[in-house]
Amino acid sequence: MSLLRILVLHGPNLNLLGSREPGHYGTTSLADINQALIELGDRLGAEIITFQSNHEGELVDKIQQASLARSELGHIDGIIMNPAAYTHTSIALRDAVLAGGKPFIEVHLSNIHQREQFRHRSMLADTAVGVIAGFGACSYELALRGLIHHLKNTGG
Ligand code: CA2
Repeated sequence: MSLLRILVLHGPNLNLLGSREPGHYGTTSLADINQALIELGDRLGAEIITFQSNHEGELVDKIQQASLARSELGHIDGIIMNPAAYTHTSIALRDAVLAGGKPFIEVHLSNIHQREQFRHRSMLADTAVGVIAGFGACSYELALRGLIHHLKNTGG
């Protein structure tokens, strides 16, 4: 099988990881999370493309590009996304993943079900192949393993 290409999207405020709120989000920086994913991807046969934005529309643009045969992203097999606060509000992101049709995994650092009631609802979870929450930075690595397993077992 040729190298898989996986887009990893990080939503608003995740650029602050490692610098504040370590109780909820740990001490690992976003750059460290991305680097660990790139290295794991190398070992598992996947190229990892990462992108963080504080803007909902920019995340929608990336999801749309991922589904186009010709875009600056090139071919993408699947998406891992931590939509951050947009998880709980964004019909725009939901519509984008549904329209794009690429398999995606929703990821959270914290266990959103142990937190405030408003974090229990996800606008995206029922459209995902799976959801991983509560393992800190390791949530992303579990998501990558899960998505690669899914892509290899379904042919994408
Ligand atoms: O647990 C997660 O991964 C969340 O997606 C993180 C979001 C939160 O709104 C979701 O309910 C659960 C918040 C991301 C904010 O990240 C920060 C990182 C460091 C310092 C401050 C915020």
